[in-house]
Amino acid sequence: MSEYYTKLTNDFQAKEETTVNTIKRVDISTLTPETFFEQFQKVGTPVIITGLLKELDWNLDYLSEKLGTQEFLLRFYGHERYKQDKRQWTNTGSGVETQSMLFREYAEMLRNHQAHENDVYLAKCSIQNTILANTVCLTNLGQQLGLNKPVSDFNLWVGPGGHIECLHYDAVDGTLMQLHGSKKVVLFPPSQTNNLYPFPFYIHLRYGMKLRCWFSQVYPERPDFQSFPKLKQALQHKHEVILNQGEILYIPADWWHEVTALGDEMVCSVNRFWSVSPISRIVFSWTILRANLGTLCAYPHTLLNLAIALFSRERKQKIAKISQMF
Ligand SMILES: O=C(O)CCC(=O)C(=O)O
Repeated sequence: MSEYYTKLTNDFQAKEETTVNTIKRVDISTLTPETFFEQFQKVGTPVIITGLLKELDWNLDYLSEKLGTQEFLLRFYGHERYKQDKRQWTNTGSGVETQSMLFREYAEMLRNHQAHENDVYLAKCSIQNTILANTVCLTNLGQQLGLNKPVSDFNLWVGPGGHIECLHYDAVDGTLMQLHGSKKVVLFPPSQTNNLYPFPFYIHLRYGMKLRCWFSQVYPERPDFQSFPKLKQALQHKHEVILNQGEILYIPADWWHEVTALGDEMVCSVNRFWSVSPISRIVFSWTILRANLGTLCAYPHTLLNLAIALFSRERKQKIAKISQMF
């Protein structure tokens, strides 16, 4: 396994094959809902919005004070995961091993670096029932950008520096708000879907929602051109950006993104998903269709797991875990 990692790390050729495009930064004071729609949302173009979250710093002490006694579902990715050939994975994203924990227990793991060693991530956890749900800068976001149809709560992402949320896309628009530390985000447009070798949609027949067809089998930073030759084409369309504290990245539906927490300390973001407007942007999208086909193929597994959960003693926890997988 680690041979695969070393081979890719030594593949210097990758650097020569890559064209890096950047993403525009726009200050919120120069945007109205109308200009945001015309320039970015209507055409599905990512953008970084600055100036809206200026006063926020959700550092570990602040989060421990506000959320210390609340329970969250943590993902245990394990430190070997990104050294493996992804074709051998049997789970990813919220399909990996999880465990419920009080925030203050997780904070301790971040302080003593156990979270770094085992790559433990608090990912996509709703803050709806917490004191942080009413944070004004966050709740103002939709109104300021004219995003008025949320399809999720605000979700918290807290983890160790070095953690990578590997290359995937979402079928809805997203806003990623950086609240402590910074992240590197690598993006590819939907036109590159086939060149990024997603897991096939029918993989869900075997793995349910544990493995997902909206995840890529390639490492964009450590390309294996022998196994994935079309990746060379995708790299011509690579966009890369450092998302700094206080900035918001608008990620249109269908856009591939890989997110790496920078530095060695805790990194915190919040995201929210929004329905796509205008819907014509995705009506004929193969990227969206294959994600829907994948979810359909996962139904037998999901229904079986729900039935098992209903008859189990830990019914509540099991149902919560299943619902977190969507
Ligand atoms: O911040 C992360 O680790 C991942 C966020 C993400 O994938 C998203 O906002 O869509």
